[in-house]
Amino acid sequence: MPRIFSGVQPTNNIHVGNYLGAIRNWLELQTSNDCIFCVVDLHALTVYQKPEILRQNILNVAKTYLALGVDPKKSIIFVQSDVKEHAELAWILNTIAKTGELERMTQFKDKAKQHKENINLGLFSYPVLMAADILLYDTDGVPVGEDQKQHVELARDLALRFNHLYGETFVVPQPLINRNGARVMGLDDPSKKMSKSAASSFNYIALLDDVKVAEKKIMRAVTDSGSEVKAGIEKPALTNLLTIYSLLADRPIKEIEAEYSGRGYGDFKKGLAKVVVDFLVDFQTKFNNIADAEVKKILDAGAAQARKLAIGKIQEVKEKIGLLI
Ligand code: ATP
Ligand code: LTN
Repeated sequence: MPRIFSGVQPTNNIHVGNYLGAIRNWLELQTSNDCIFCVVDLHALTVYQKPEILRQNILNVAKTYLALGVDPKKSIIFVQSDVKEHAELAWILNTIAKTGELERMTQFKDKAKQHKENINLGLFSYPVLMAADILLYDTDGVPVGEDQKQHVELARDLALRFNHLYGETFVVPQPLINRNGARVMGLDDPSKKMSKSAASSFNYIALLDDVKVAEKKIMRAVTDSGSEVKAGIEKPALTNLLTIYSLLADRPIKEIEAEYSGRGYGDFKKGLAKVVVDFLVDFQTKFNNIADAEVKKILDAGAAQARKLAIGKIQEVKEKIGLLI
């Protein structure tokens, strides 16, 4: 069975963009692939995290996976720092990654601008650690949002470079990016992606948002000029809202446009708010019914499974490069 690997950073609250761009696609993949889903806590450290909040966020991300339908009977769920081979392989891959290619990464450029006071080496080599996550498990497909495509491409380049230098070792992974929802835009600024670290919380709907707050965020969302509820390049804000509606309600955009034809933005937003609230209530009920102890047990079992695979691969890598004497 093809191997799938993906992860989310335990930073702030997971939002509708993370769900529609990434996690939603994981659910379908679980049935006919060998899936590994990781809470990438080492990546989160590239931006300063308060220890007590990070601890809570790690647990919350794992709980979110479970509440959204990632099934530990089908998929391995674990925390990155529980398997030390990720850091080990990242170091080795650092030695074949070029500083020039890392300087070109748009996420690095954005984050460096956002965190001028802490442009650390980890932030710079972030995509190398991500390549290690992926290559450690002979991954075929990496389901992510559009913003991560460049990073998966780097993982491909590093796999090919390593194989060329030391002989066939790594599977060359493919990014798996959905046509719809791969880039959910900010509610307050539809020219930028919805982001957990946006300056205003009106940018995103967090999965753990209070439903009243979520409703308010939808009603306040930026719209385009005119009043017709229609998707298209001349209506980026409406296209974004219609995409969210369509994916959450599982209805085609055309059908939603027809329903709101001639009714204006206000009515449409009320309809969207209801769809979002229904989704959040269902999610939050599931989330709140999962005990911390249950999550910890699943993560321990997941780490044990992942470790077995990772140890095998790192042995092979060490042999290839001359580290095992
Ligand atoms: P930040 O913006 O603070 O860096 P993030 O919101 O991008 O964080 P990540 O943990 O980096 O969150 O992303 C987890 C997954 O969600 C990745 O696969 C990423 O591509 C996807 N993703 C993130 N934002 C969006 C978005 N706006 N639309 C679609 N997918 C997204
Ligand atoms: N960089 C990713 C998170 C991530 C990831 C991975 C995704 C870290 N390692 C491996 C897929 C595969 C992000 O969403 N910011």
